[in-house]
Amino acid sequence: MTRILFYLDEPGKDVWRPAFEAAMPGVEFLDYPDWGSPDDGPAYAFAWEPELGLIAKYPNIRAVFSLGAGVDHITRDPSIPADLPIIRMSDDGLKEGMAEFVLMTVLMHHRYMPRMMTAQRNRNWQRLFPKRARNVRVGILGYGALGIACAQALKPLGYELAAWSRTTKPAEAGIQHFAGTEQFNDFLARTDILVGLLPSTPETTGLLNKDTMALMPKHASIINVGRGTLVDLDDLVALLDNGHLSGATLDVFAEEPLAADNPLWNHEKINITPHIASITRPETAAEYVTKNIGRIEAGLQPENVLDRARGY
Ligand code: NDP
Ligand code: OXD
Repeated sequence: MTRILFYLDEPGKDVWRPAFEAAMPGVEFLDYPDWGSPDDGPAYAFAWEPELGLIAKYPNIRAVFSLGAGVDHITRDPSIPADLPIIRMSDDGLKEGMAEFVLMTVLMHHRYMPRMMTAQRNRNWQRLFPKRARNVRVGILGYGALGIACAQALKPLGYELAAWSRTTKPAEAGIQHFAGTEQFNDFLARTDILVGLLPSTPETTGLLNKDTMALMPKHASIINVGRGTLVDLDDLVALLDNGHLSGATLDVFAEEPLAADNPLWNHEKINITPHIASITRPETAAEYVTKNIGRIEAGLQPENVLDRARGY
């Protein structure tokens, strides 16, 4: 019988037990703090932001499954054993959700929707005339599981697409690839709407700052759905205020939740969402975890194990 040690400190978490029971008949699904004893036998943790020190207290855990694609909420705990596999979420539901959100927000920026909504509030019949999609250059920072799903969703609309990643990608119709620090500035210089989909690592922290964002074309906009550490928010606000950038959609923040008194909430060129660009969906996630546990138990390498040296 498989034992899942579940940790999620959020309302609505009751949906997870039935999803696991459907995917893994006979599963022992233990919701924290009822994790039993570390002597109870092998188990797998499935967690979002587990309490510091908790995982290390259970040496019977064979692998930690992250409830999200990012694992920074797990690796922030220095007591987690260095050889314990940490597995990133990469189920179809997460990819679909991100593709939907990015498609929606790219269209919003392209079609001046934030300005239209302001105009409506001011009873202002303001007609704005967007470019054709084929003349709008969208750039995706991070071409992993989610970046690829977003590119697939954007392609049929005809946007001029590019992506930037750490390692070089094979040539692909309809998308220009950039890789590594040496091609970062060229990527920025050709990007009208930037979609941030990078994990939080020392290399990605502060990558979008006053110097780099100034390389983007005038009136460019930024959508950040990866991690908040990517963007220096003071620099972003300065570039929005001086008119170099036209708008930003921010779904992720270095400190979450964003404090109620943070002035970003009221900035007229910033749209804020509370880290919901893509939400892990119980059914597809439970199936993904089940499949990966099956691989572990068959002696195979699980999919999407965190590579600790590269940080994602
Ligand atoms: P992947 O690991 O599949 O992809 C990560 C991508 O980032 C890869 O293309 C990788 O390059 C690139 N990358 C990493 N480091 C660098 C670097 N230093 N320079 C250039 N490129 C880099 O991750 P996912 O696509 O599954 O997820 C991406 C992130 O999205 C997650 O880490 C998480 O933080 C965030 N997320 C946010 C959600 C939300 O609701 N807002 C929901 C889910 C995820 P390469 O291809 O060369 O390896
Ligand atoms: C994340 C997620 O990693 O929600 O942000 O999946």
